[in-house]
Amino acid sequence: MITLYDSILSGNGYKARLLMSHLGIPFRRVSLTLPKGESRTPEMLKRNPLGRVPILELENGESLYESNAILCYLAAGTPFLPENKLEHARVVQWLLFEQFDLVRNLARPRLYISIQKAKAQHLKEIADYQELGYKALGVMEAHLVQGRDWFVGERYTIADIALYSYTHMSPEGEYDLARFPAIQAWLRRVESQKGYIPLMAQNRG
Ligand SMILES: N[C@@H](CCC(=O)N[C@@H](CS)C(=O)NCC(=O)O)C(=O)O
Repeated sequence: MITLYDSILSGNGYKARLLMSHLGIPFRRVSLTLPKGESRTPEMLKRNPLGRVPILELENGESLYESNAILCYLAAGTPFLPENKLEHARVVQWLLFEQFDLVRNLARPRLYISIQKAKAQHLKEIADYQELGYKALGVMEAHLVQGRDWFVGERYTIADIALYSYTHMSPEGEYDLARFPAIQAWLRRVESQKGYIPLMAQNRG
């Protein structure tokens, strides 16, 4: 059985768990306590030299890190990763957008405000992240508002899963999603898909 090393509040780990739930893939989950440095022990650094989760450990002992690489691995050969050359590249395009333009700007305000309860100490950084985060959300809204149900083609793919994770929890970083009606409708579409699980769902293993 494959093993997923993640952490209870990690939106990056959640992406992998959400996809495995949709695909019905059984897995063992090892949830690490990140503030205690559990992702940076010598044993874990052998699995990911960057000391971060999620990490997928395959049955042959090989480790794969970077949440979007894990999504690509798990989705290969399924409808979640289109075979069509252009659609496949468009999925990669949104996975890169998610990493460069979205995650940090949405995740950091959430970390400071809702996880560390340290808003007062980070007011300037939060405002700077939110300025960039709102720009990225604007790009997503503009894409969806053109009558699109999903980010790529006519179906739910790992582009949607990657973008969904931190977008749906962005209100924990005091983002106002009321400004983005098309994003809100898309979030509800993701949540209505078969096999959907919320962030805090109890997983197998
Ligand atoms: N680009 C990476 C980011 C992974 C990441 O930042 N993981 C966080 C949890 S969401 C982590 O492990 N932090 C612990 C640390 O940096 O010590 C991915 O998408 O997997």
